[in-house]
Amino acid sequence: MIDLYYAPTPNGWKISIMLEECKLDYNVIPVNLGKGDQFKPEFLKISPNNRMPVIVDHDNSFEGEALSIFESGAILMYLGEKTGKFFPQESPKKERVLEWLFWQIGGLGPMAGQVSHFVNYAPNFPGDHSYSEKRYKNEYDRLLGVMNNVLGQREYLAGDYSIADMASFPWITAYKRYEVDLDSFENVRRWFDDIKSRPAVRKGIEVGKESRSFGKGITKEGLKTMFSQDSKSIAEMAKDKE
Ligand SMILES: N[C@@H](CCC(=O)N[C@@H](CS)C(=O)NCC(=O)O)C(=O)O
Repeated sequence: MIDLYYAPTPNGWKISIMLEECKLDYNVIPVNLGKGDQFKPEFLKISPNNRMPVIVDHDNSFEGEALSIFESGAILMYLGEKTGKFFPQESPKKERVLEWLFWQIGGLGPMAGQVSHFVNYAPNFPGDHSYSEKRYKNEYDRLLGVMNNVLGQREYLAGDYSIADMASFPWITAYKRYEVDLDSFENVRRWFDDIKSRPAVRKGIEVGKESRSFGKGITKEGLKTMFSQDSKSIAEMAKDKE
């Protein structure tokens, strides 16, 4: 059995979608980010970067404990290798998937995450955020252009449907909030509609739906919890852990 430490956000969906696609049994453990569950000592033991998603696979172990994995890309690769699904192991198909998985983890995800921050949360903080918001929106737009080009040549990012698509899809779902005209990226639109219609994807993004907030319901305390951490506060937490 797999425990999934999860909040209903794009990074969480990557894993709920993959677990559904692979028809694996899993147990959802909610991580309330606004309340600071990600900073609790027991969570930091399995996720030292204080971020979800994380999985714990009780059918595998490391140093005498059930195997835990943080970072969505590492989790997707692990589940792909464990099940033999959506992550081919033979070259060069494997490298094609890795290229697009790492493109998502290092590019699309962080850029879309910053767009989300400026759209959903920055208005709660004083100051002029216009340059930063524009910078991230431009970069997100560029990445959509890159995706559109590759999806003009093949059906899915790496050829066949794979963990690279499951990693990227969640970061397109909020395109309306990010003021993107998806129809102007016709290949991305075709790919997006195709993936959205998959039953496992629909099931995956329903997980924990009731606690989704898009930043709106977040309290002042929640904003402080999520956006005022720095190396000093992290060091304090590490001390509390000792
Ligand atoms: N690189 C990480 C990013 C994970 C991430 O940023 N998760 C966010 C939610 S989408 C989180 O846990 N945030 C908690 C916080 O900011 O305190 C991954 O791909 O797993």
